[in-house]
Amino acid sequence: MAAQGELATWVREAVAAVRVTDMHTHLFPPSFSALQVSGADNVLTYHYLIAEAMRIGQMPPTEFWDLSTPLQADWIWEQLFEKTTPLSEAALGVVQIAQAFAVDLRREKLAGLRAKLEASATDVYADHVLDLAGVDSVVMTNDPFDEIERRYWEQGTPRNPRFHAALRLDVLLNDWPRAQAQLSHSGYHVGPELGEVDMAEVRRFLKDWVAKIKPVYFAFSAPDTFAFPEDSVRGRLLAEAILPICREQRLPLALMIGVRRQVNPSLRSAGDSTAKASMLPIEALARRYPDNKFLVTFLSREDQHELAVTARKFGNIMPFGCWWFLNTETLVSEISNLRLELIGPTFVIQHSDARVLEHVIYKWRRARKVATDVLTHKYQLLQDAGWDLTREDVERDVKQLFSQNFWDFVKR
Ligand code: REL
Ligand code: ZN
Repeated sequence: MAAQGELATWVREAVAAVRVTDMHTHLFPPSFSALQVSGADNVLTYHYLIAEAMRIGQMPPTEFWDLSTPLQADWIWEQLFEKTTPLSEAALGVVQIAQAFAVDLRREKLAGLRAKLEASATDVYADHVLDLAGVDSVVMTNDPFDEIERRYWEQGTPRNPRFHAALRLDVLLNDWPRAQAQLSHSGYHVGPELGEVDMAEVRRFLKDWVAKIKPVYFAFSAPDTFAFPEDSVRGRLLAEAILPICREQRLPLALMIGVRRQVNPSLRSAGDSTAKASMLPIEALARRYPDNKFLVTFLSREDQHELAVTARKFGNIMPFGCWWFLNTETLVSEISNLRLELIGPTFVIQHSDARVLEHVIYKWRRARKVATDVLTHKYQLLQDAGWDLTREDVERDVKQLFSQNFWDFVKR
């Protein structure tokens, strides 16, 4: 039993020390040099900040996109750090990245950050940043339909072992005409009709990519209108190609549901939004395919309670992270409390979704702070009820939430 005040210390220290597996990012290792993104200008031109700066500055989006990246960064700096106080989650994140590199952003400004962050990361720098964030390894988002990325895999580019692969299937499931054209081009005999033979070719393609990149899971994002089962290209590809290969290879499928792409196309990557989606397709998938494993996250706050309830019904569902617009102090706290209350410590507490290497610093700092508060409160209730909690219990739970639950699920 922890003495007065000791409990909070156990939790704070366990959460501070835990080595994180960041199970969904958009990062690449330095060896994938054309895709690797780091440095101050990229930190400043994160699409989260673009959307926020556009609310303040009077620049038409077309003019903004015509600027070079450093000029875009200057402009965003002016809007969010000169004209206003950086109170938003993403803007505060920039200040926290600066702090981790001992840059006094108020005094040294963007120039100070530019001097300390590396725009072309080496492995030493990538390791340094991951260590600053306490991140043991990250999972990438690997798109087999991306020309540039494909070349790296086809050349067998070596990579920093802290970067795991995940096969991202958005093009296959959300843009069949493009996928079909590219598959045909790469020597897979698929026609637009998707008959038995075509489906076998899609399965061959998936297996080839499993062999090539050794993903820890397959993933795709879907709109709020996602339905399953469904007599559509997406429904058939899922049932007849993706789920069978996931079963055969014992790989989870990560479903990221509820994104409404390009509600404001003039903002490009900053123009996506969210909407409440139905839980019925997840229920149907988990029930019909007990031998498949599903990592699941929803983008709307409104879906979170149903997801936790659904995870109580199906052990082959692993809820993960607080995605994108949910990754705020308020909502991570609310959602983590809700999940602990409904399914105990049997979920993946967070992923960073980092697009820029240095993002892991502030995203995990935030996740740790919220987890510390949430867990301390829950443990206190337990102890007040007479449960003889030990420091080892706390360390085990924290490790499960930040890393072990993910790996146990992948390896199950
Ligand atoms: O993986 C996704 O689909 C999303 O996380 C991204 O599309 C999104 O732009 C990302 O930056 C959000 O955090
Ligand atoms: Zn993402």
